[in-house]
Formats: sequence, structure tokens, C-alpha cells
Amino acid sequence: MADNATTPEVAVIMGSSSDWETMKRACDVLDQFEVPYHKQVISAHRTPELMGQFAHEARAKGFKVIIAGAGGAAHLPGMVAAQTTLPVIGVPVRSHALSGWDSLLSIVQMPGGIPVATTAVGNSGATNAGLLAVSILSTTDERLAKALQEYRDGLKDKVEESNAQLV
Ligand code: RP5
Repeated sequence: MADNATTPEVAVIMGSSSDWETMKRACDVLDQFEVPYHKQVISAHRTPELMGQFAHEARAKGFKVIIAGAGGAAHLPGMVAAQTTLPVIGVPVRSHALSGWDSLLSIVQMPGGIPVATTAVGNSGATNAGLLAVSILSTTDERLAKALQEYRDGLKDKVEESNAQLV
């Protein structure tokens, strides 16, 4: 349910269109759970004013969770978190130069006071960012709480089924 199908509850932002290959996994999860979301490229260093405006207006626009992905000197999640009190989930995108170590450390090492919930580097992190957003929304949404439990049950079933392959 991308982009304004109904009022988006989650914003998925990223520093560059080159992050989309990773960040689309967060959107895939939101689609799977039928959570409406908005996706947008917002760069902390190329469009700092847009970043500030987005963060300041996010709560009034009805967003409940922000997922922010960036790579390299990945300021975006922290700088957005600095300008909103909404929960911000940061996804370290795997970089070419340092394989995402730079992204991870840039996002995870927030000084006390301004939290960013940081996921794993890369595709798994983006998937988990989507799931964490659903989990946050599920605290006030019984449909999502049920759907998350069914998802977990499905993971368990797959493990049990995988035993049959150990021949
Ligand atoms: C960051 O720089 C982006 O989040 C991206 O991961 C990285 C490289 O950006 P491009 O040069 O591909 O636009 O701002």
C-alpha cells in the first residue's frame, strides 16, 4: 500500500535512490502487512532543508514511525531523530568503501538523549526495520498484533519443515 493509498502511518526515507535496492525490503514488509506508507529520497547533506522540514512536519502529517536508511557517513536517521519525537528506525545501508561498517557506526552511536533504533546492515536490517515498524504499530492495532503472531508462527513452521531436508 505505497504512497497515499490511505493516510500513511510509516515514512520510509533514504539518502539516495541507490539505497532503494536495500530499502525496498522494508516496503515489501509493509506491503505484506497492509500498512500504508510513504517513501521518499531525502539527503541529509544534499537536501538538509528538506530533511528538517520533513522531520518537523512528520507528526502533524500523521506518521507514527519513520524508517530512515543511509550509507557511508550516514547522518540521515540521527538528524531526523533530532528534529522529531516520533520513533526513528535507522537502517545502515551497505557501502562500497567499508561494507557498511561506516553506515552502522554512524547510525548506532547516537549520544544519550536522541534515540535511533538501529537495525543490522543491509537487506536483513531493512526487512527488520519494516517488521519493527509493524511491531510498534501493533501496540495499538489488534489486526497487526494478530498478523505478527501468524508471521512468527510461519517462521517456526519453516524451521520444523526444514528438518525433513536433513537426509
Ligand atoms: C548516502 O550516500 C546515501 O544514503 C547512500 O547510501 C550513499 C551514496 O549515495 P549515492 O552517491 O549513491 O547517491 O548519502
